[in-house]
Amino acid sequence: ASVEVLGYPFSGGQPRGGVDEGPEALVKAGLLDQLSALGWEVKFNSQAMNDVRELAVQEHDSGIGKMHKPLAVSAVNERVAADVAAIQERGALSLTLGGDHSLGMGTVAGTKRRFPEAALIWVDAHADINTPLTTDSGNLHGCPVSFLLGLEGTDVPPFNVWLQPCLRPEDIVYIGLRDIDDKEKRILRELGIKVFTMHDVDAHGIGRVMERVLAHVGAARPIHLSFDVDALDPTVAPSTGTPVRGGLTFREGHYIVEAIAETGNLVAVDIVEVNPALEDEASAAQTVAIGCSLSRAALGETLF
Ligand code: DIR
Ligand code: MN
Ligand code: MN
Ligand code: MN
Repeated sequence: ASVEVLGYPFSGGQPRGGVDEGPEALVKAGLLDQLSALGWEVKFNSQAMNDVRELAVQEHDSGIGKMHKPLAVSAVNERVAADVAAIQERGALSLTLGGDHSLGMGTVAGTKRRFPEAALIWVDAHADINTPLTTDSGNLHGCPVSFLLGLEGTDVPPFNVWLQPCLRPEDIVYIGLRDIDDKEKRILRELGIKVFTMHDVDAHGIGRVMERVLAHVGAARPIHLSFDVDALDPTVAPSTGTPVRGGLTFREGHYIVEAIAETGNLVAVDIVEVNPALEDEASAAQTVAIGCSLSRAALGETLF
C-alpha cells in the first residue's frame, strides 16, 4: 500500500511562531523511514512544502472582520485541498503534517472531493467550530469545521471562491474535547453533533468511547482522522500552542488511532499543532516523537 506525506510549514491560523517547523521536525526524526519499515511505499511531496511557504506570505493580510490572516489561510488551504484530493485520486493514503489546524479546512475538503460520504473524526481539546462571526480570538485554527459545514458567516471571500460546504453535521465525531467556547457549545448542540469529551472518556473508558465513535461512523465509510496533538495531556505532548490540562494519556491517544486503523477504512490523516519551538528541547523531542508514533499507529503499527 502507498502513503503520500504532505508537510505544511504553516502557522498563519494562530499567533505563535514555530508550529511551521513541525513537519520538518517530524521528517528529521525519521518518520518517513519508520513508515517504510511498516511495509508502506512512502512518497514525500517536498514541492508542496516549498509552495506553501510562499503561499503563506500574503501582502495586506491584516484581517477581514475578526479573522486574522484570511488571505494566507485561504490561499494555503486551496492548495492543500488540491494536494489531498490528488493523493486520494491516486488511491493512496494521505498523511498531512502540520502546521496549525486551520489546515483541516483544506485536508477535509480534499478528502470530500474524492469521498463525499467520508466521515470525519476530529481529536482535539477544542472543537475548532467557531465561525468568522462567533470567534473571539480571530484565529482561524479555531474555525475550520464551520467552513466545512458552511455555517452562517463562512460564505465569504476569499474562502468561497474555492471552498463549498462539503460536510454534514452527522459526518463528524469529536473526541477529547475540554475547552469549548460558549458559542461553540451552542453550535454543537443545535446541529446535534456527536461529541465525546474528556468527561466521557473518564466515565466510560477509551475502549467503549471508540466502540461508540465507530458505531456512529458506520462500518463501510471512508474515514478522515484529524488529530490535534493538544488533545493529549500537556504532560504527554507539551510542545503545542494551546495546551489544556486534563487531556488524553499516551495510550488513550494511540488507542484512538489504532482502533480507527483497524477498521481498514482510513483514507486521510492529519497530525497537527506540533510546535517544536515551545517548551524545552526534551519536551519538543517528546512531542515530535509522539507525532511520529501516532502516524505509525495510523498506518497499522500494533503492539504485538
Ligand atoms: C478558541 C481556541 N476556541 C479559539 N481554539 C483553539 O481561538 O477559537 N484551537 N486553540 O486549537
Ligand atoms: Mn485543533
Ligand atoms: Mn486544539
Ligand atoms: Mn456522561
